[in-house]
Parts: sequence; C-alpha cells; structure tokens
Amino acid sequence: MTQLPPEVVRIAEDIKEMRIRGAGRIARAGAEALKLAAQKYRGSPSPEDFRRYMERVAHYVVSTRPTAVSLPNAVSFVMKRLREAEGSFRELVATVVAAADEFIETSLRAVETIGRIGARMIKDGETILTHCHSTAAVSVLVAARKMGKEIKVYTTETRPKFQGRITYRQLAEAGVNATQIPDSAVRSVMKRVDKVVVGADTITSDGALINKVGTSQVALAAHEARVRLFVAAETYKFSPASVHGVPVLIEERPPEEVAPRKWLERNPGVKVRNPAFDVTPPEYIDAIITELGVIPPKAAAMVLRELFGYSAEAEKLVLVAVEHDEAGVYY
Ligand code: RI2
Repeated sequence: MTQLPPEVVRIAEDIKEMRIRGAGRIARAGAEALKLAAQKYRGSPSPEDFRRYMERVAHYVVSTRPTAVSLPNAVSFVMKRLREAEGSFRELVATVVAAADEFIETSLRAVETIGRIGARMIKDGETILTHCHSTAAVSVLVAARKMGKEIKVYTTETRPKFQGRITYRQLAEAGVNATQIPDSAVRSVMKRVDKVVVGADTITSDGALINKVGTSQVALAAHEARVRLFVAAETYKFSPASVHGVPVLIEERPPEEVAPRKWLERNPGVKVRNPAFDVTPPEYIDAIITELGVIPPKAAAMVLRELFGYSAEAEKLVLVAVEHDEAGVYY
C-alpha cells in the first residue's frame, strides 16, 4: 500500500493537536492535505489506484477531529470533483489540485464577505462580546473598525486552551478597543454588552449551533439580558448530514488540557471531563451571517438544500468521523 506523504501526516497531526485550529482553518488545511497527497503520490500511475489512494487520504484527514463539519465538507468538495472526473492519472491529479485551490480561495473570500456584511450590522459606539477565537467573527469586528466605528469588545479567555488570547491580540493589532475577561465573568459584563458575535464549528439543519464549549452559556446570559446574538459562519459550516438525521459528535479532549498532569497524578482516579464544544439551540440565535447574506437560524435547512441537495458523500464522511471516536457525546 502506498505510504502517505509526511507532509500530509504532519497536517493531520497538527489538526489533531490543535496547532492548526479553527473550523475554517482546519477545512482549508484539509483541502491542502488532499492537494499535497495528490502532488506527492508516487504509487502506480493507474487512475484506479490513484482514486483508491485518495479515498484513503480523505478518510484519514476527516478522522482527525470529529465536530467541525467544515472539514468533511472541504474534503467532500474536493473528492466529489475527483469522483466525477474522467481521464488519465495526470488529469486526475490536476483535478484534485484545482478543486483544493478553489475551496481555499472561496473559503477565504467567504470570510471577507461575512466581515463586510456583519460590520454593517454593528453600530458606532457599540460594545460586543465574543467567545473563543473565530476568524469569521474577528473579520466582522475588524471590518466594523475599518468602517470607522468605535467599538469595544469583550473577549473571553476560553479555557482550557485560551484561544481568546488570539482574538484579543488580533483585535488589538487592528486597533479595536478589546478587554479580556475570564469565561466566568460573561454574565456580569452582559449588562454593558449590545451584541454578541460568535463563530461556528457546525450548524445543523434545525439551526442549532455547535461551537466552542461555553457558547451556550454566553447565549443564555445574552438571552436573559435581551442582548442579540449573531453567528458568523461560512456556508460550509452547515452540516448536510444533519438533514439525514446524522448526529454531531462533540469532541472530548484529554484531561491534561483541563488539569495539570502533576495534579492528576497526585489525585489518582480523579474524574475530569473536557468536552470541546456545546450546542446552542436556535431559539437563542438572532441571525446567522453567511457569505450569502443574513439568515434566521430556521432557514438553515433551506441553505443546506440549496447548496448540497442530497449529499451522500458528506454523510459518509461524517459517519467516518463518528466511528472514529465512539466514546464521545452526540448532539
Ligand atoms: P472560524 C473553533 O474551534 C471555535 O469553536 C470557533 O468558534 C470555531 O472554531 C470557528 O472558527 P477550535 O478549533 O472558522 O478552536 O470562524 O476547537 O475561525
């Protein structure tokens, strides 16, 4: 069996260990991995062998992290082109490379468009709260600043991996007045907040949001204070498999991310849970800002039908991810 190129293995390991993270970034990295796998393929030049090898790569890449649907959607985008293509081995390689490049470019453009659309929904002088680090949410906030709006942003730390520090740094660098708060301070600052803007890992057909753990608590506090909550999400964060009732697996990460190893060793048998995501019901979401426009969460099914129709490939890939970690929690 043809070995996977080290570059592909490295990308997969980086996604698993979260050195590459963020739903959009892992999707682009997945597309890049397929492209590299095609370019570095040194097996037999028979189209059938190449197709089999690429199916194996696709399965491997999707198995790295289970929750963000952006990853299987990116892989499906590229693999669909390959499955539909005919021609020589060289032509098939070119098909994979072109599809991966197209996904990456379209994805980056979508983030920019979301920034432009979302920024118009923010008023000068408003205070915004965001959770974790979302490139799409940051795009909205930075675009608002670039439009000359003086906004203030609360960024949560986002335990246990502190992605909020990335958000803080990116906002500060863009000249946004940002303030870092511990996750537990969300409810106490909510009375000074005008809007919440968060990103998305997955949006299901019923409009539920799966995003960094803590998002649903932020939404609850916003709902209580009558603060509107917006989700910035490219359409490849919508789950085609959810239309067919396939559940979303909530990733459980190692306890060492929550508690120091030494403390765990000193307390043998200690129980620690580390779910990486949670589910915010559509009732707590005012609108989803996509590159196609602003939609109510209940329109998610329509977007999915429009974009994917019946996507059996995507369903298969999500099932692969589900098989990958049987111990996890499903939404
Ligand atoms: P963008 C992240 O997950 C966060 O949950 C964030 O809200 C979401 O991906 C979307 O990020 P993680 O990879 O695509 O940090 O907007 O677990 O960057």
